[in-house]
Amino acid sequence: MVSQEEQTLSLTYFLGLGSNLGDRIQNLVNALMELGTHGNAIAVSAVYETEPVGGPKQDYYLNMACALETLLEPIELLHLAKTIELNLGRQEGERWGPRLIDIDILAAGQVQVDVSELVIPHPRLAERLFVCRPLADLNSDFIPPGMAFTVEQMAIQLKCSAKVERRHSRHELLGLLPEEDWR
Ligand code: PH2
Ligand code: MG
Ligand code: MG
Repeated sequence: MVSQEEQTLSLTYFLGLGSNLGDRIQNLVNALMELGTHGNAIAVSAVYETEPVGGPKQDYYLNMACALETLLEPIELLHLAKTIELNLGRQEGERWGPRLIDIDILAAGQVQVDVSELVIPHPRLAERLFVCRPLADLNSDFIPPGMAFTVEQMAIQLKCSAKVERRHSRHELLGLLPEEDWR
């Protein structure tokens, strides 16, 4: 039982997950299982196969988003995300290069963060369909603080950018997760 005071400090984060190395869907599932142990696993998007944006020539990604309610502060969650990435086997690589698993903080409700280590909302959120499309599955009406459009509107505006195709429904993804997790 958490105290009333602690509960008021919890934040619901939107996280973006991506993988383009190894067993991509299993990498996403493993990251979700680990994240779920650090808070209240609220919701997952569908899983999309997406054309790589930036970086060297590389394979297509699977991308998705999830909503996690947690008492962790933004920097603590950033460090947790990095730890999970390393534990799942991610190795150092070039910026925007191929990766086994990437866990990015996309938004945290109306909270804004701008420190050297971390910017929330994610500064490139509005340019990336592989981020906006899954985010719109979680809450299509969400307007990230400082932005002018809902994530659904941004996804529509980006529909002619790098390819994004639904590969696994939310239901299929939930079928790969332990009972009760992320429902
Ligand atoms: N992540 C990147 C660079 N490019 N492209 C796609 N399609 N999906 C990603 O998750 C992605 C990317 C850096 O984090
Ligand atoms: Mg990323
Ligand atoms: Mg990252």
